[in-house]
Amino acid sequence: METVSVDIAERVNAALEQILSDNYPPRLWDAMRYSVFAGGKRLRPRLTLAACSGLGGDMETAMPFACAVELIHTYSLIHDDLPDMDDDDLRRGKPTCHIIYGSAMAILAGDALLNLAYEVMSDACAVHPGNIGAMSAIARAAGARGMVAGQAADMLSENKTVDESELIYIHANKTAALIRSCLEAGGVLGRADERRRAYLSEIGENLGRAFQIRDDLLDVTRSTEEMGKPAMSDIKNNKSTYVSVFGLERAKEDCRALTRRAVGLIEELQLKDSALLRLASSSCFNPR
Ligand code: GRG
Repeated sequence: METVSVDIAERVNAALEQILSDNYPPRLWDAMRYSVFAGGKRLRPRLTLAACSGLGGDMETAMPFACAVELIHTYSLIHDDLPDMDDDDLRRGKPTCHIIYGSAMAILAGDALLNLAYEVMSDACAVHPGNIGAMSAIARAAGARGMVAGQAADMLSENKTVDESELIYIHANKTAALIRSCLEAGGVLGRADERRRAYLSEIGENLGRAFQIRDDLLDVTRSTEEMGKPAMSDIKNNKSTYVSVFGLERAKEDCRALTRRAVGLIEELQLKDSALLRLASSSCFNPR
């Protein structure tokens, strides 16, 4: 990670520390903190802040929304790893939340993180009511019209052959919706006009889909040690992935094409700094 991003990730971590400073009942807060501070890349907060700063917006005002997206992302990972979902015992190189705290406490930690996200965002909107659109973009993306819908479709597709449009639906909702909402929220926070907001939404869609294709690629090309989570997890769960449906080469090509499109749109936006462009050009969205 480059210096600027490390600095941003540290600022996000410091803000998350404040948000997660309560401790009763200790086991619940320990479980929440365990997963939030397990070493994630903070990609979604960085996207939110980069979109906002590129538009000349204020990073401090954007920080609660950036943190809220990370809380939602972490809840989704905790629940996704549960025995009744993907049943994974390793995440971010560490035992998953339910392995350490048990399934019941892991479910509650996820529930608590999700609700805390809305508490943080609504408190921020009470101070700056003009930012309600950022909360609304994130809420829509996280729920039954976005990530939860995508996760449900993904679970229902296990042991089935999935066609191209269904696979794209799953990717667009399970993964890309939340990533797109980071760019949309950044657009609201940075007071983008309608044209720029539409651009940011499309950039988010392209980056989100590229991110999931790269995740599918990593699942079959990297080891458990390299990824910090079990390799071949999709095969274990009999899931259709971009690689199983289209093959390795097409997956790489499509991932690169989606990222290229996003980079082109970012360049057209002529932002005030290069943070978003650097993120889009990073290994998160580009296969080797
Ligand atoms: C449980 C409602 C619900 C949704 C789960 C996000 C998700 C939906 C499932 C996670 C499983 C998965 C493989 C998703 C694909 C991409 C993804 C979200 C990878 C993890 O994100 P990173 O790489 O993780 O940003 P870190 O650890 O860096 O935060």
